[in-house]
Amino acid sequence: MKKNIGKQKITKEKNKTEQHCGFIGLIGRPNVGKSTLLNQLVGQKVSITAHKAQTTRNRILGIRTDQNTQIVFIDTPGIHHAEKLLNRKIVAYATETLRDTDLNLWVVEPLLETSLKKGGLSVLHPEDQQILKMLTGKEKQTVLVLNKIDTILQQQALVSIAKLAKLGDFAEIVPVSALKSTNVDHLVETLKNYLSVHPFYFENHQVTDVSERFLASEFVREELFMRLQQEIPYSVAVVVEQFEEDHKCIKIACNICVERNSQKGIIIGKKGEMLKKIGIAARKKIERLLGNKVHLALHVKVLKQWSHNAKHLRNLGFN
Ligand SMILES: Nc1nc2c(ncn2[C@@H]2O[C@H](COP(=O)(O)OP(=O)(O)OP(=O)(O)O)[C@@H](O)[C@H]2O)c(=O)[nH]1
Ligand SMILES: [Mg+2]
Repeated sequence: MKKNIGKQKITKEKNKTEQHCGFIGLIGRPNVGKSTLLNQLVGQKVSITAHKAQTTRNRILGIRTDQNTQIVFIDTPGIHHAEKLLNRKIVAYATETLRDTDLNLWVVEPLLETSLKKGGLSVLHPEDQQILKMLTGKEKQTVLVLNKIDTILQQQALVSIAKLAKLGDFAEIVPVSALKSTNVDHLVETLKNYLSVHPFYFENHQVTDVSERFLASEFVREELFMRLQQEIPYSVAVVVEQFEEDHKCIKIACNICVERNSQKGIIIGKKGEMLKKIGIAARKKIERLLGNKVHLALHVKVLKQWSHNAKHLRNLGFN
């Protein structure tokens, strides 16, 4: 009898210390809130967000470690019909991610009111229909996340969930508001059931795998995305040319690459006002990230048709 009690204790201790991990992809069409959700899931801004579509251009890891569990979330660019070479590359980052993960979160927005009267696949946006096709037939499980529930009534959320549930064999359907952080903790607890026993892939304190240098360039791009109109946000790339720390501050210099001279003029603005505003706002964000005083210098450079050019794209890190 004594022996058995001893055995039980050992098993319990082992379960407590056994580590559980998993790679979980955030997949969805542009602007549904994947990056906002990633930032909430890891409790820190590691991926930039904007009200415009196609903000994210890379695969961005966000790591959440709680006691004996570690979830590695992978934020991806929104899947859309892509014509430009840049867009074809970023969509490929998203579709390739589907293969590398243990589980995928398909993030969708609430169904439009006009769609609530429809049935079947037609309730979905065409881009979501394409994503659903990619997700079905795979051995991997999909958790459907209905985001932005703060924008609809509970009844509408229930009808959306009922319609979406009929479209596939989802492991779970979880409604959340990434913006208001509603139900995000419940989502995390649900996802913990899908992890496997494996030693942690990353250090306990690590929140992302992207460098401070990359995040600095992204914070500048976020300001460009928020402040510029029409095609300009889609014609900019930001490259860090200098990132040096001295005893007083961190000196960062970035090139903002645009495709045409006219775009350069708009970004600089009258008497340099626009570039100055972008620089001040981005510097504040970078200072918060680095916990240090930052000197940020921005230069605008024309790189003709970079988003269509394979060599320029390679040089800008889109491999
Ligand atoms: N009301 C509301 N807005 C949200 C919510 N989540 C995200 N948003 C907003 O939706 C917009 C797009 O958010 P992102 O996180 O950049 O979307 P994304 O899916 O990463 O977009 P891409 O990177 O372009 O694919 C931003 O303006 C967010 O503030 C939410 O739960 N509720
Ligand atoms: Mg994004």
